[in-house]
Amino acid sequence: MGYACRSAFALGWATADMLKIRVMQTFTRTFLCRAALSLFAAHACAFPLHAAERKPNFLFIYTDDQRWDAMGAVQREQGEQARFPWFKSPNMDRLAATGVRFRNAFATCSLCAPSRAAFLTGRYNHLNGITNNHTEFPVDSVTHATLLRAAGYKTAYIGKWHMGEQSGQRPGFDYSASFIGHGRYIDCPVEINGVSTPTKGWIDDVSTDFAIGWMKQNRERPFSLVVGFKSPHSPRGGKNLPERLRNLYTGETSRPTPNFGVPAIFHPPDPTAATQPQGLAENSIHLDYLRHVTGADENLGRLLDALDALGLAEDTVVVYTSDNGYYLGEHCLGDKRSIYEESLRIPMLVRYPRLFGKGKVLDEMVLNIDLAPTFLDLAGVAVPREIQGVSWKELAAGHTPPNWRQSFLAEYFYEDGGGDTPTLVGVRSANAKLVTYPGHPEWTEVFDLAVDPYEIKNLAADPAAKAKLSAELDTQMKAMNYAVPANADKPRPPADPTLAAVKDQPGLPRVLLIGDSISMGYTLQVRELLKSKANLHRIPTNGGSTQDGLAGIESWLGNGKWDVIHFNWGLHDLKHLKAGKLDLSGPQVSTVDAYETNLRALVKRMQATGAKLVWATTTPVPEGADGRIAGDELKYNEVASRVMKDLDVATDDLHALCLPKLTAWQLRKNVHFKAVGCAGLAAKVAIAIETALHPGER
Ligand SMILES: [Ca+2]
Repeated sequence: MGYACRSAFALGWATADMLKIRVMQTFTRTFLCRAALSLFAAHACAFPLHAAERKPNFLFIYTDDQRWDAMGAVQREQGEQARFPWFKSPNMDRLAATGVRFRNAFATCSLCAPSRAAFLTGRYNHLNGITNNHTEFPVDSVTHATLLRAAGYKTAYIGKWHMGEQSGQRPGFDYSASFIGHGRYIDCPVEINGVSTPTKGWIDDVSTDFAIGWMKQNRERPFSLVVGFKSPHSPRGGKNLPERLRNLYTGETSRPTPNFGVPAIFHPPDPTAATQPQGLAENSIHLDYLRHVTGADENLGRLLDALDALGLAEDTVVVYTSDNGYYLGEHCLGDKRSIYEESLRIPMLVRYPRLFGKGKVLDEMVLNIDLAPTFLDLAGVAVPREIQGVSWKELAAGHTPPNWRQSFLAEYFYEDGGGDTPTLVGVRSANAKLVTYPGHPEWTEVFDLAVDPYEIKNLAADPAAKAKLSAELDTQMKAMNYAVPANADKPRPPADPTLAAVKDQPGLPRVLLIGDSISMGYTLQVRELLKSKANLHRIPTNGGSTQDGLAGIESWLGNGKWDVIHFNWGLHDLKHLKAGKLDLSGPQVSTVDAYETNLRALVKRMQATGAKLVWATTTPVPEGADGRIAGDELKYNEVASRVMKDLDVATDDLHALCLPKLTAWQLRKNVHFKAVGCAGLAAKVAIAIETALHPGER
């Protein structure tokens, strides 16, 4: 039996389970499509591929959170406007010089998992089932991988997948070597075809090793390989980098942009932001960010070298891109999500020596949803009608279709735990943009990108500027069947008054409390004790583990100026979980080493705000507490104490405070505190904050 037959057999379509799974919701015409593909697969069995009919291989490489301009070729092109003129990416440049660079490439939804799902399915997120980072990718989805596999391709997914905490074989791929969620940069366990396997070294180096090994084994038949790098996603810098990159670019300075200090429309104006770079506008953060991009560039180079060495370069379509863009201080923002240019744009380099131009630069707008139809087009596989993207094969081959898109729909859906970016939908044309925020007509934005590329002057009040774009938005929404899907998260006001936002009293310093349920127990009392002395804010959630901290920190810090940040992580790192429940037979959420790495990254990020930091030690774990071992907090506190000493952070020793009073203060076999304990902790925390605000006065 030839490989095409085995492949068709392995598809296992139309099993009873698959028929049940959300077919109607995610892909209404799946049945028709599957039937057609079954026919195709049968045909492929009868006529196995010959060398002369060889179809192209596909090597699709994407980074996580790489801005479109984190590329040497773009920096040089930007001249005086370049933010990092000293940044070099020889391998991206090499790909651009031997292929095509799309200057105007975009993610239709600038967020990790949604964009990844859009690349896979060629469909918008309001239809493909993924509107946030915490939903697993529906395993019955039709993707470029499932369709190419049905057409006789060997398929593999290697590296970062990042759809919820999805585990196991990556759906649609014959082979996968991937990790759960964000994984970690160093010695990350990798699931090889679903089986967890320890690895050594920096994860993007490791993923590249897997990819090269797999290409060697599969060089004889058409293949489609996806490689997902973790870089440059946070946590960045220090031990998250391989040693060879840690000091790269030291001494270099990034340039500011005209939209520093111009807040996103959904954030209140911040009078301090214009004068001082804060947070993601901080130079040291930029250097680490670009060190990680360089790591990705080096591995891109290794993949290109491997193609050369295997004699596959001519026959392989290479695409290099990122899942979304990234703010580095523009519009007082870090992270991504909203659709200002820095976030909406992505890098896009493509190469296929047999067909595409060499060293060409194209200005036509291309999207993440175009990837799947392009691959199918190049492979000679019919593109299902459900796919909303458009193949750029002809464009890259030098024939611009006369009806190429003049505008496109961009969207974002509010995400639980993903900060305060609201649901939005907008349209971008070649030189203008309209953004609407459902329920907030006062936030509508219109930009003339030709004269205002930094999106500083909102023209929403100008009916002439708005009218044409509004009509185009309507057209696009209809064409793309836009509706906020039922599975999108809905903003909920916090039920707990402890978590509710507070308004600042003018003239008082601003203090942020970051912590888990222990801090929730004393927040209101600390606020009362500091009344008329400080504006005490807290994060709008349980701060969880350091991993949760890394995911939430950008939105928690927001764009405001903080004078003091009082923080703790620990009880959620040291807890043991099994199948999501507290259970001592499961592993700890963070090993002591992971805790240290995460904590360092968090402290450095908070220090970049300019706030004074106060670390609260983790309170005692009593004997008999569910899923936690009494005394573990000592190990975690010991590590934390070393981190705070290294990074010169003050300590508020809550552990020492409550140790002699535990029987009276703490609940039995429970990490939480009785009212008397909460009051005792509140008094100590209030004093620590006052001391940080006014050193030497107490
Ligand atoms: Ca991302």
